[in-house]
Amino acid sequence: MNKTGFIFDLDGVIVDTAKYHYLAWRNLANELGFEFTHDQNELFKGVSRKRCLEILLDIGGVEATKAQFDTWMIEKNEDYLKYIEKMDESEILPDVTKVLRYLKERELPIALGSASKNAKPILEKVKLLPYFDVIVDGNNVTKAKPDPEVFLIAAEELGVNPQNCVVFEDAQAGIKAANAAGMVSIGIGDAKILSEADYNFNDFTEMDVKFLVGLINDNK
Ligand code: B16
Ligand code: MG
Repeated sequence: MNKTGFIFDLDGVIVDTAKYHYLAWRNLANELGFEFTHDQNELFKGVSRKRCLEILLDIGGVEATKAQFDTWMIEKNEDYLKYIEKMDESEILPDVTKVLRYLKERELPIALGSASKNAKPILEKVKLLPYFDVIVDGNNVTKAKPDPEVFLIAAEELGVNPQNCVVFEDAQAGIKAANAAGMVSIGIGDAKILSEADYNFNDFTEMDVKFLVGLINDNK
């Protein structure tokens, strides 16, 4: 019998690393002489590090040489790594572990599909790495979300057909990517922003067992 594959985004779905990305980008902006607000940080969710720096420099009206661009990418990441260094299990978003445990107990295939190149160390820090059969992150993809590549690779590595996969995502680009991959898309967060998702929840506390059972039975 076919099984349903479950693919989780990282930032905004499993942990809220957006707040640390924000601090590191804000430090860089301030160093370059301009402000970077929380609202502007919304544009960065689910977006690759390189694209984030391009947007940041646009916001500040800063022109960069290739060498400066590369230096600032490294600088931001080193700063970000200092923030995530202190992460532990207390930073896992509500009921994420409960859902992962439920799926794991039923031996359902589980993957991570994230744009972050720091995904694995973060999962290690919050002690969730053992739940994942497959990790596809910013190190494995050539095309960023909304391109479906990250989720298609995850499905292939899980050995599950894309149409039998379910994706949990907090970013608009991620929902578009899941839809483009032909997967069931579940928006975690603001339903107005994630209106293209097949289903919407504010967080995992709203998702009951009946819903999970439905996903498992309808998509295998
Ligand atoms: P890194 P996700 C994304 O994670 C973040 O939402 C986004 O803000 C960040 O720029 C991107 O990862 C790259 O992260 O700099 O660690 O490689 O939501 O796709 O899990
Ligand atoms: Mg995300």
